[in-house]
Amino acid sequence: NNHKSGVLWFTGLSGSGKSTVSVNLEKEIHALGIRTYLLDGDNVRHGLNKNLGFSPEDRTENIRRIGEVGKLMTDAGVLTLTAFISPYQEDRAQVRALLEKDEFIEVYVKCGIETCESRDPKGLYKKARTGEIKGFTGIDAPYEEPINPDITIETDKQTVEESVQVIIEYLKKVGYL
Ligand code: GGZ
Repeated sequence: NNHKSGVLWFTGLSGSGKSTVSVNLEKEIHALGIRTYLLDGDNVRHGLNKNLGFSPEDRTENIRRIGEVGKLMTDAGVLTLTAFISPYQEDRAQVRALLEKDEFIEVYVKCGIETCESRDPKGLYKKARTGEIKGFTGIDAPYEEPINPDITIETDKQTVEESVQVIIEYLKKVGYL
């Protein structure tokens, strides 16, 4: 196979499905014998980035460090998946600039905020609405949509498996798989 290393960068609102899709995609790619690693809030915000919160500055630093880790992983030959809101266009552009042209694949996990809010698996939207959480993305903090994402999946219109297949097909087309 012509496996290349690089970063598959998921971006989207809280509750849009970044984690669900990336976990399921990683399983499929891994089953093809390709070395992958998934960076997400669980393994990054509790460790490397545990000194960061959700202010604009901290989010930017969060994304910068994740981008740098993605670059190291790419150097190590790994196909890395990242699942962070990454709300700022400029921060994502900075990560793209760290990598070679074909090593950064931006996946926009598009989903209406009404749907994200109705899913509310952790009850965070509810807390944001009541003001218990301030600066929540999509409520009182911005989410800047990708201008030219490599892939867009629409999780309020497609099933998880359909979204996974769209990404698999893209990776085949560009010679990753
Ligand atoms: C957005 C927040 C916030 C605020 C806590 N705004 O649904 P979740 O819980 O599991 O995903 C969200 C996660 C976002 O962390 P990221 O590292 O992806 O954000 S960023 O890329 O903007 O740095 C949510 C939870 O953390 N969370 N407070 N204020 N999401």
